[in-house]
Amino acid sequence: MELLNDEFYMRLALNAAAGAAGQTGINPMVGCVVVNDGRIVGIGAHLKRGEGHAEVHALNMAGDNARGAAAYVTLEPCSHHGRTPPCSDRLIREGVKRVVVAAMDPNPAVAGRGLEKLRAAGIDVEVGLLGEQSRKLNEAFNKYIVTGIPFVTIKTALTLDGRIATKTGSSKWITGPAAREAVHTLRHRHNAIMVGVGTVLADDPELTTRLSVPGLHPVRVVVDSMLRIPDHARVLNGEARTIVLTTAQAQAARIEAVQAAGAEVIVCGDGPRVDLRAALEELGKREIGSVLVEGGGVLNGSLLKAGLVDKLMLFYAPKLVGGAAPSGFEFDGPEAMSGALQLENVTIERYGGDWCVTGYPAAG
Ligand code: AOF
Ligand code: ZN
Repeated sequence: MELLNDEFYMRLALNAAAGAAGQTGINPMVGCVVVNDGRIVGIGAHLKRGEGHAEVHALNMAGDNARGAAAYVTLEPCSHHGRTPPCSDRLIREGVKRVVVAAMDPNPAVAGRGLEKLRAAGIDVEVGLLGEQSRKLNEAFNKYIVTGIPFVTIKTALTLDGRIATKTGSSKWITGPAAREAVHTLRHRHNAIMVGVGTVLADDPELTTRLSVPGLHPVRVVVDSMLRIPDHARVLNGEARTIVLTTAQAQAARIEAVQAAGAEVIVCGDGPRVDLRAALEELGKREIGSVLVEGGGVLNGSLLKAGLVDKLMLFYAPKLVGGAAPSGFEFDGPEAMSGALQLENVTIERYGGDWCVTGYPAAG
């Protein structure tokens, strides 16, 4: 039985926040619970960028009951006039007497000023309760809001010997239905999904979100140095927005053809390969704060080699294919094992008969 205490209310606020994963765009997920004299009087979450912040929804629900209440908020209440007025001012105006905050807002426009305002108004403020959970929930926001570069997660299905297809290129399916359902959930929760043109040529994926309930489609991004993408590729089917990243070496006629097929074409660098760092900056400028990379091995390898990957989610099926089968990570590896790319904070989850290993590349 979970005990009724500060942690209980903060967990409720975190759950409310997490429910909106994927629908807040570049904004964080935030939840708020207002409690007055032993009773929950308001509960809210930030549901959509440009619309009410979590505190506003919860305070609207609480009405007069907010006076003298405690508010549990998963992120420092904002202090700035963004698309909506500052939440800290609203908490003060409503007469809330205690505010418990899980994590600080790293947004340079806020970064402690929200708490200062609350304290200056004489509100009892506590920070840090379930802070780690709140920061984890907003790991993409936390990077993007300070760097302008999207948070990059590589997702791939692999055999236990690290292959993404057999020696003939057969890849359907490596993992089972539960893992594939998890992947569609991940698509819903990211602003963009990225693949190399090799994957488009080999599998002609649609890259939309298909679940047992409707989900949101991420922006589809194809990395294609020479614009080899066919005009009739399914990623150009108009079901979702598509961006094709290419180089100055692509032919003007191909650029026009891909634009005519409905995609935005961005030229990133004049070398033989797309400048991936510049590409991520361009995506960031277009308000893409999180990217799910779905292969293949060449794109995965290039991103890893360039140090541009924040997180890996590796879905392993208990299968071996051996032979000259393609690896999930095509890059010139180290000579000594001590030079291997090390993952940190590794966790494992089970999906049907498969496992998802999640980890974060160690710095350096
Ligand atoms: C809060 N509560 O529920 C959220 C906050 O311009 P806007 O209105 O879209 O504001 C976005 C910024 O506000 C965002 O970058 C982050 O700093 C903060 N988000 N703050 O007090 C909320 N979603
Ligand atoms: Zn706010």
